[in-house]
Amino acid sequence: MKRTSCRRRLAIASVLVVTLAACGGGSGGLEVTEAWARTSPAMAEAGAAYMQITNGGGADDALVGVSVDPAVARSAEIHETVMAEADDEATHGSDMGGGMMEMRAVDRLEIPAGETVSLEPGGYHIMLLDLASPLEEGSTVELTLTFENAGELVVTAEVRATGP
Ligand SMILES: [Cu+2]
Repeated sequence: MKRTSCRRRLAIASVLVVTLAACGGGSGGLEVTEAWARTSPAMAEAGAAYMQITNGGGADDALVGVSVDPAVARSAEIHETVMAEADDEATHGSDMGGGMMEMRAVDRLEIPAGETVSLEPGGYHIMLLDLASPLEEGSTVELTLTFENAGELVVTAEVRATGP
């Protein structure tokens, strides 16, 4: 057997898996699309992932937890980006141009019935803490999302420099 054809078949198979995961398996009417994680600078200790979560079901749901393979990062948290409050110590922040933006962990993110909630730069995101190694473009990160009603949903985020 020729090695090249074998390898190509493998590559096609993995692309299919990623596509299926990125399009989101339905889980209680929930669908996750456009999952991606931003490439991280070489020395960065944290990374961020973004996605669209659509609740096509008839009942409200909520994202209540997220986990990541320890080979990728020590832990993952649901974060929101907010304008800094001077007396708030439970946050970590970075100066993004003009105002001081800070991020803080949230316990739950409501996903109302019939609505799409965006996790995007400057808003809600999945924070990957203590990265094992830099997130490199072209690789993927598997995240397990836990919803209050729908249960667990595994999504594969594509690592890219900018959003889809
Ligand atoms: Cu964050």
